[in-house]
Amino acid sequence: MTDSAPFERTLVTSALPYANGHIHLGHIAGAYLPADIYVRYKRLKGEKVLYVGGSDEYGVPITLTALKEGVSPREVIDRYHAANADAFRRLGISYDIYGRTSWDLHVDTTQAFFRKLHDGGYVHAEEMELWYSEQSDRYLPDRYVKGTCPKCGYTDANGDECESCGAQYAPQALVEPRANIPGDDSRPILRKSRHWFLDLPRFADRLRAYLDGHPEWRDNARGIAYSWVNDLRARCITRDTDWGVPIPLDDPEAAAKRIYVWFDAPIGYVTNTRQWGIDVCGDASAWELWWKDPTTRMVHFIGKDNVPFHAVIFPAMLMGQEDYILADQVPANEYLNVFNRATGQAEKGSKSRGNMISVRWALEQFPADVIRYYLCAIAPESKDSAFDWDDFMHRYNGELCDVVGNFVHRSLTMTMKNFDGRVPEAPVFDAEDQAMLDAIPAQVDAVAEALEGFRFRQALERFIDLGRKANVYFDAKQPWVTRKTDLERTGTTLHVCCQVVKALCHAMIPFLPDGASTLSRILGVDLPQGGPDGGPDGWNAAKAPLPAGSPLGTPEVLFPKLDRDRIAELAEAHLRGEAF
Ligand code: B3M
Ligand code: ZN
Repeated sequence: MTDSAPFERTLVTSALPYANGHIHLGHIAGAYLPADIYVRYKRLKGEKVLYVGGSDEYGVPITLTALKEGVSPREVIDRYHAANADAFRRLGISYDIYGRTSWDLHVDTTQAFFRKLHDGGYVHAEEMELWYSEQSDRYLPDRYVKGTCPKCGYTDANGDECESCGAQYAPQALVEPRANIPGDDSRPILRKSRHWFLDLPRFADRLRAYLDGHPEWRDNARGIAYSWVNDLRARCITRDTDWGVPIPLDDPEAAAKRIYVWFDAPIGYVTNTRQWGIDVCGDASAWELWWKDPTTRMVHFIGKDNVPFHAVIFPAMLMGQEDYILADQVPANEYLNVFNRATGQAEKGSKSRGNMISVRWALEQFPADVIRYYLCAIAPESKDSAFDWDDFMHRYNGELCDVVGNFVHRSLTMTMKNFDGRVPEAPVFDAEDQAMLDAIPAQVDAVAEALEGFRFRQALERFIDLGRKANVYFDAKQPWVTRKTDLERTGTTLHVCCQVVKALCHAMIPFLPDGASTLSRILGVDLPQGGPDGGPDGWNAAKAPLPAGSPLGTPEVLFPKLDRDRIAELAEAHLRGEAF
């Protein structure tokens, strides 16, 4: 952020997952959980924040899935849009809107973007040679053609990029091409087709200045973005398909083609903000404040593979519109791999290996907070990490249950039993009491500092640390012993503990919303909901005392322990490929 432009509101986006399959834990750890934690924190602080997401419903991923399943693309997107929206909701990913790129409104937004770039001279047509299947009588865009990578020799490379080595190349460069359509693996021919290109090199200086202005971005995003900006080429933004947004040009050749999915997908963020304004504010122009006012801070949460689109291409598209803001942060996570206990190795999550864990399956096994805790604890922020069942059980049981859950439980049950369910009086604090009380604001601020810096793992560690300090205090004060000898001392100890419990309740909200809502009910504290209009600061309210005499509800176990045998069964099921 630049000091000259203090921001007044935050627009947060998470990548739009393709509606061609169930979302899995790798997606969540990459682009969704960190965004949700950030947004919940901002809402609690009373800042104005809008969180926009949705399904990506056009392009080859959708039509290929439809072909493989023998159904229409519409059927594919309807099914997976509903399933994924539901999975996000149950995991507590708290979008203000979860939209769809198949909405009519999206045609309008996308075409307006295209037209503006075209009118500005940033889009030009070019004849190119593309693979064409004579057997199926159609062009073979993107993954419709497979072959051998010209760089590394991988034999299952896509038409224009290699999944194995990451190389991108012109379609003609593909070696030994073959059609990749159910029932057609014929050898394609090269045929001419006219397409439209976004003239990225014309944005080079502005893009470089933009990146230079953000030295605070993580190394991965900066590295990838600079390498693109140093080698910009015009990019084809249309495809030979009928599944996509029509090209808004009065040109007979354009009629049979559609806008490329990676052009329209990020514009989906704009469309969904527009729809939110219409639905929630009843105001068709409400979105403009979020996209055009320089006091809005935009943050894109994505996985690393989406960096070029969010840090280079979309910014160029926005620059071409002239009156849009650009993202101020692009937190990009690395990959969440899967630890295979049979081989003792971490491996990439992949459909063909059958080793991915879907969100819907995980939610059949565990409460949302359990999944959220572990995925945040191992978030692949600066390097890849791996989902590992043993680690999962040990971290959740050993940290969240034993440290935070246990402290909250023993503090509240002792208060309940010995002080009639009310926060006890505390006439005098000794040095240890005071040190514990002083640790509360210090620790809450430390959590906030990490959250503001997009270091969610560290924020969670600092939250657990408050619980650790509290257990040390509790054990030193031994209220279960003093209870028999000095009730006033015991009351003071538990008074201090109740203050920590309250702080933990507030600080837990971004990470563990269900636990926080149960605990806030027990404590009788109101947690402000916040939202796009902002509200009171419920984050720093963590530091305000819970007065002596405040009544407490019946304590409950917030975070039940995971059972070793059950985890072993689930790990076996996972190994058999049943976790999807
Ligand atoms: N659907 C790719 C992906 O799911 C793409 C993201 C679009 S974000 C605008 O990783
Ligand atoms: Zn390759």
